[in-house]
Amino acid sequence: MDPDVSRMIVELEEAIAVAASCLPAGEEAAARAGLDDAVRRYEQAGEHTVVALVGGTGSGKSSLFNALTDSDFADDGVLRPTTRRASSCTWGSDAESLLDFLGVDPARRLERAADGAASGLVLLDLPDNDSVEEAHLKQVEQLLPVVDVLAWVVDPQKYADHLLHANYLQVLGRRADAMVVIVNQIDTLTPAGLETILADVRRLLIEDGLPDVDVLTTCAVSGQGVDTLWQRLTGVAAGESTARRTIAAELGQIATRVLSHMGESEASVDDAVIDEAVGELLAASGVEAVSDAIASGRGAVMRPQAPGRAAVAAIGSSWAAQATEGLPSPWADAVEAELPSVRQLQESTARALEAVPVPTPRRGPHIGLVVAGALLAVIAVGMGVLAAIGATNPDFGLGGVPRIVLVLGACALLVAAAFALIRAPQQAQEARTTAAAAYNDSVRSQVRDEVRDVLVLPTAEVLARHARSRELLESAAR
Ligand SMILES: Nc1nc2c(ncn2[C@@H]2O[C@H](COP(=O)(O)OP(=O)(O)OP(=O)(O)O)[C@@H](O)[C@H]2O)c(=O)[nH]1
Ligand SMILES: [Mg+2]
Repeated sequence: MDPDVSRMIVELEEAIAVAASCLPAGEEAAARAGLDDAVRRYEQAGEHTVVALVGGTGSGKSSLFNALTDSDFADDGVLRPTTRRASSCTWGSDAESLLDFLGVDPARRLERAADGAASGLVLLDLPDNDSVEEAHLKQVEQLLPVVDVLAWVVDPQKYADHLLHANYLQVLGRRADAMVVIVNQIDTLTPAGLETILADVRRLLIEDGLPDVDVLTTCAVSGQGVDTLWQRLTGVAAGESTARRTIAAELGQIATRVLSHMGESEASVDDAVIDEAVGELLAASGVEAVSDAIASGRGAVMRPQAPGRAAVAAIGSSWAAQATEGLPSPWADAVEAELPSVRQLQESTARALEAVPVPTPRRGPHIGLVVAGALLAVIAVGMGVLAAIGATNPDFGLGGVPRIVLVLGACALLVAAAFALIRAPQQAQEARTTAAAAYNDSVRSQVRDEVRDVLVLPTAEVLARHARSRELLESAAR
């Protein structure tokens, strides 16, 4: 199997499986059935190049078949119509399942050894297309999706009647390269007569919107032009098969159809969206007031409250709106089905709030610094008093310490005491601010964890499914 075709099949199979529950009723089954049909047809056609000789009775299809196969296998004759059952000739490959599929009688199958470019070629001689028998029409219907070249054989008398049968045209109208017109029995024409007919045939083709179709001329009896026809057919055999082109187009159509039930992209549930939800849940729980109370050191520090129903409902629906943006309703419904109820979101927020103990930092100034400052002040005063006594009473012994040292020491201690007393309230405030910030951070991270579990992960799962399926379909549709 062609690697591109098998890639597309694998992509479609996964894409349909992944999207299945979100496709409108019947779409999944239709897509699967379409896929199975296309694969079955492709496998039947295999890598053959199928050429069918078609045209009105007596134009010379069977004679050309015999000339191309160097045989007298096909019934040709003067009784009209001559060919009642299709014949086939296969070059160097096993086309049994394709011929079964096309309803070619096993007794009407000719085989030829592989011959370079001809390898894989399957030539069909069909009954004339005017015999509108049920069985024949069905055969044509089966044939068209796998045929690579319709070789349209016309004779100089009836070419205008037989040319461009509506059934074939509808299917092949877009594919001029899938058709070749063969004006047969040119031995019955004068050169001028041939020119007239060729001009007429071209005019008819242009009128039918097929200006690029090749027109060849042959004489099946003498073999004139048969070599050119053979080269044209083997040239097609060397190129891309119609079966491959057909299945690629069919798979592309299935992918495009499934894609029409999907969004073009998915919302990204990024940090900004998550932060917004977390921020709103924290605000609705009064966490800010709690951390303000911790920071100020005044008034009682209350526990935060579980957020109210209305606020949580609003946060939940704003989340759903952002997450489902651009998704068609079954996908949006799938996202919403994964999201928690208002009550569950309230509870999980409450759980996050309770997980963080509310700190109770000391009120007032830093007590250690106050004590140290007071002590330093007392010592400084003591040293000052000693220095004063020493100054007024020369007999008072200072143990040899110069008075100036005492005075300077007392001054230094006073400065240190003042510093400690000034820092005491600042230090305490800083500690409260840090505690408030730490509390805020841990509550935020707890709430963030809950948001991740109950909002982000379930949403992301559905969005990832949508993205996976969409990307596979886009690749298969390309
Ligand atoms: N003069 C001449 N006669 C031809 C030529 N090709 C075919 N014939 C004759 O035309 C008659 C019909 O040819 P067939 O090959 O049976 O035609 P067919 O298109 O298969 O006809 P059906 O099977 O009835 O659809 C036969 O008698 C052939 O010998 C040709 O190039 N020149
Ligand atoms: Mg025939």
